[in-house]
Amino acid sequence: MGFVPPPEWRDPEAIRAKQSELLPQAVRRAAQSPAYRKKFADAGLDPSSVRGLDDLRRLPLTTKEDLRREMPYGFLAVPLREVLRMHYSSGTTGIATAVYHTRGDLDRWAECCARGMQIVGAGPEDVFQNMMGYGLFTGGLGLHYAAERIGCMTIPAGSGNTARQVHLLRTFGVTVIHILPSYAARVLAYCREQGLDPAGDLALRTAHVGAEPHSEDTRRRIEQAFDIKVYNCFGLSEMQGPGVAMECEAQDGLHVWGDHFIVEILHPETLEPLPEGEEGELVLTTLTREAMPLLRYRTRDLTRLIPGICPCGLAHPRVARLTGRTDDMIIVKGVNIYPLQVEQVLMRVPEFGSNWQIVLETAGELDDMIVKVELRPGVGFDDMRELDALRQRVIQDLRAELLVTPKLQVLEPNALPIAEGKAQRVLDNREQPEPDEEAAGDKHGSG
Ligand code: DLL
Repeated sequence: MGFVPPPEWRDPEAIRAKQSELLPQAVRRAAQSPAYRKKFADAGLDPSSVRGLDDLRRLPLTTKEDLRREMPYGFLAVPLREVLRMHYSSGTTGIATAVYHTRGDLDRWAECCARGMQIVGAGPEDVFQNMMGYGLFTGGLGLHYAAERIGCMTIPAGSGNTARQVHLLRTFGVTVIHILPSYAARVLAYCREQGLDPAGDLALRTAHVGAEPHSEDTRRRIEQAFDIKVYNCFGLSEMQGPGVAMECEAQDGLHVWGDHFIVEILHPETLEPLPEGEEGELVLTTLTREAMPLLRYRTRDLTRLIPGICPCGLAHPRVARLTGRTDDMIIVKGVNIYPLQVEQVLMRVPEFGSNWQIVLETAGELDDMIVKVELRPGVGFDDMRELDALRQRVIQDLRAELLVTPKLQVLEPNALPIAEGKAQRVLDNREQPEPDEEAAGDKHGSG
């Protein structure tokens, strides 16, 4: 018998009522931390005056800067003896911040991830290989405990060592994996190099992918090559880690678990709430976290709320595939560009593999944008004119999408570096003043 979601998950009113009931408790718990006591005092807010969802907008916003300023323990809302674990969210340029978990927090985190696995059919019959980094990064441990909770035989493979990963996949008949989308491309390339058929030689059925931006075309590529279903999984260390929002069978947006988180989409500059369907900054409130509750946390991630009830019947609010981060945006020749726009164009080209990079250089007074992409293994050109025609076509598509004309370098397979964790898509070598702390942000390092 498969997983049957409880009836209240199908009722938007029941979810809103639950949020209204939990928010005042979350605010009172937050008020136990020195950081929120100060924030509430600054905002002139009496925490006991928060009665329900209608009071949400009276709460102050919380930013990554707040977390940094209050390191290490300013946002801790329980005595240290109640804390069982911490994770550390790395930044390539910013200062990392710590997130704390009580036993209850760890339990609910596992529950959130387990739901996402169960709604797409995972259970005790499955063999689950977790190919995300274990350690300070939340990707590994997050789904690990979820998979054990629902009875999967769990292989804590961790990240890297592709030969061993593929050996494990084959030997143990792995059916479900958790993997970075950029690493899935690497595993695929390795299978092909070894003469393996990624669809026929593996028992895989499902992949949960997340932790970095990726396009719909990237999803479809992984699905087709392995002959599996790929489900998007979103999360961030500050909220818990993976499992804040997960996709169902419909693959039409990610369900944010409404009994644990409140979603808002705000205009990134005016911070005004945006109507359903309009893209803006994702702002999240934790409803059940104990060690480090966060209220109206500005994630810097860009997405929109999807209106209406999902075809799967679940009423947990849905957000669309993330399109980037406010601090991901690069400005080239005065034009705003999100790296995912480049990926969208490149992944539509069947001759290209899945590894790519943007390199930015200073050329005199101007910026140079060089897009590097690898050829798919096995793809060759008899005539250099064919390759040149392909390059010209892709440059035109990039120009149409980005409104600037990049240079395009088409490289041999495996020519680009492979990241240990999340892929680093942009190398900015331009001469520029030191970025200020706010703009430096917390990029996608994995651990
Ligand atoms: O990446 C947690 C995670 C692990 C999520 C495994 C999913 C799977 P952080 O290292 O704190 O936590 O990075 C969080 O990564 O704010 C997004 O910018 C980005 N991100 C996470 N999931 C997705 C996704 C983990 N599915 C930051 N699509 C977030 C796009 C994602 N970006």
